Amino acid sequence: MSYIIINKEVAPFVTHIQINRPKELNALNLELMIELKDALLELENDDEVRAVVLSGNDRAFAAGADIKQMAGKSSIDMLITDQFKIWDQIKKFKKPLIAAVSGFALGGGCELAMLCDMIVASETAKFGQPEIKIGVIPGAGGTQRLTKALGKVKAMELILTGEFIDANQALDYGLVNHVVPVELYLSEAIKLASKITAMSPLACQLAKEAVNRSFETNLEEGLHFERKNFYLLFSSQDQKEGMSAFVEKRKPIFKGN
Ligand code: DAK
Repeated sequence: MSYIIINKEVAPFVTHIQINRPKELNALNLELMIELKDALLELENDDEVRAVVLSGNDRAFAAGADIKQMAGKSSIDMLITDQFKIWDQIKKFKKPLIAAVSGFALGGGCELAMLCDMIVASETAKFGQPEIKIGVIPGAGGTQRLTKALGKVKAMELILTGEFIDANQALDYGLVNHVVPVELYLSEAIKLASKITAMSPLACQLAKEAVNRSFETNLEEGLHFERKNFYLLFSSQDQKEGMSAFVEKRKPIFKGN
């Protein structure tokens, strides 16, 4: 049995991965996370894939890590399983990854959405880090990424009370890119992915890397990193194609080389 469904070519160069554990509100057990990590590693090496959309279903993107699987674990069990390695590998995915979120995105589900590069939410989406209610704290980046997205006081309130925010609040706080009716969240995410797949895949990869670097370094270092990536692209055919197409007043055809 598979916990994810992979739909290739939902649009040119776009693959859709659906988390598929509906009875458990897509709770993220270890097996599911390994499948997701393996799928992304494979898609990373597939030239026919330039962007990936990750969704759950209308009721839940994911209601968190699987509490039933975690409940009896000791610190040493957690250390030995080292699930963080899986999350770190997902974080390193080089291609644009867009979360299409409807319903619950809680705990690890919210953290997984925040690990993506962009979030398209349905009007019914609910985001939160309710780990405090079960005696722990966010463990896959929530205290850091939610704080960077929302600022200290809002993140602190959500993390210490475990309360949820709805899609429009998430939009106001800058956590999500777009909010659309529930019938449209997946197609809007695919549409957003399609806009990106029309661009140079190499430029997308280096742009993603540079934006992400801004969270981990100071401005000077970040600008230095950006500049190196900028120079690097002048060795690509896509740069020649993009600039020639502009001069010749035609649409560029990017090949990713
Ligand atoms: N885990 C396991 N099962 C879950 C679940 C979860 N997180 N969320 C829901 N389910 C299951 C319910 O147990 C129920 O199963 P049955 O009882 O029918 O067998 C089924 O899904 C339907 O849920 P409900 O009956 O509760 O549905 P409601 O509509 O009444 O409520 C709810 C929906 C989302 C408000 C509620 O289910 C809920 O509060 N769920 C738990 C939310 C939560 O606390 N999430 C945070 C979990 S802790 C790490 C990485 C990440 C994490 C930790 C470590 N490493 C890398 C090491 C993350 C931790 C977390 O996310």
